[in-house]
Amino acid sequence: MQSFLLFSPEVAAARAAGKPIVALESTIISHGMPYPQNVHTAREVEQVIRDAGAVPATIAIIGGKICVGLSEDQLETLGSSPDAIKVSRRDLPYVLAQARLGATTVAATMICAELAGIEVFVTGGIGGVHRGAETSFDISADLQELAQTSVAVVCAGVKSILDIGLTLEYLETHGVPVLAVGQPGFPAFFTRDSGFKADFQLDSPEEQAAFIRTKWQLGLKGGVVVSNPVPAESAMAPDEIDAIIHQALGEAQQQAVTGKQVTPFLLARIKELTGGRSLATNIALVKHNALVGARLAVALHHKAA
Ligand code: PSU
Ligand code: MN
Repeated sequence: MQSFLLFSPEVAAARAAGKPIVALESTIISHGMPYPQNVHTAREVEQVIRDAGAVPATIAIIGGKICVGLSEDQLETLGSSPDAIKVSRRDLPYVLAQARLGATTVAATMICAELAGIEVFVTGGIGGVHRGAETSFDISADLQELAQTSVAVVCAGVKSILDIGLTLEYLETHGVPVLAVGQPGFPAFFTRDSGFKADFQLDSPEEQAAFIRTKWQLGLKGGVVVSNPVPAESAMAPDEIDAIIHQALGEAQQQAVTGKQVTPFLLARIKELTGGRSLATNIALVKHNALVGARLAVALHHKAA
């Protein structure tokens, strides 16, 4: 079989030396944050992971290859190209075969991480069941991916642009465990409390690693959501963010935004409507997730499969 994987020198060296590696997605860079803060944040997040004793592997589709680990130039190109394609499971063969520039979502990054033998993946927020999904059928492919692909995903929960309750129900149906770090509740990205509980609170990387190893050793394929709340000092006020999300959702409906455009539209509007404050929260929570993910990768590394 042809290998589509292309490892950066740093990631190749980590593989050869058997070091813990943490995957990072790229849609958050191309469609989740504005340039140049996106590129700056991507670099900082990588450094947080290095400082915690693991090796970062940002994943993107470039030149017909799944690039695992990006150079400075590749990161810059991805972050500044308006035509980078948002790549989920469905889009992966198209973007590879056509050698287009692609930024991977949570779903596609999980697929690529598993192909590359990487067990831990850090992001900001995962996709989920959209509000009104009973008529729109809009459920992120991220959830199906979590059901079948064996990668632990560290995130700050899901934004309330989604129906958080239905997202958790969907994950339960598909047997995807939702862990919480440092609190019993499932976080809502910009805020620490969604009003819903996670399945299991596991605070230490060792406990999280033991849980994840046990699941996979049982032959229970699929992902694990490791939800890590935004640090309190960077969280937004629930009333403020709720009002803004409400407005953004109304505009999306008014402008008949559909399909893969929905999530990027909402993210961009939220950023504008908060005057950039949501961006500061977003950056803080991704960095915090990077720390938790790196520690988890180190702990998993000590518990060989
Ligand atoms: N949620 C966020 N930030 C993001 C995304 C989601 O808070 O950047 C991105 C991720 O890449 C996620 C994707 O996998 O959006 C989900 O898109 P959709 O809802 O179209 O499946
Ligand atoms: Mn969708």
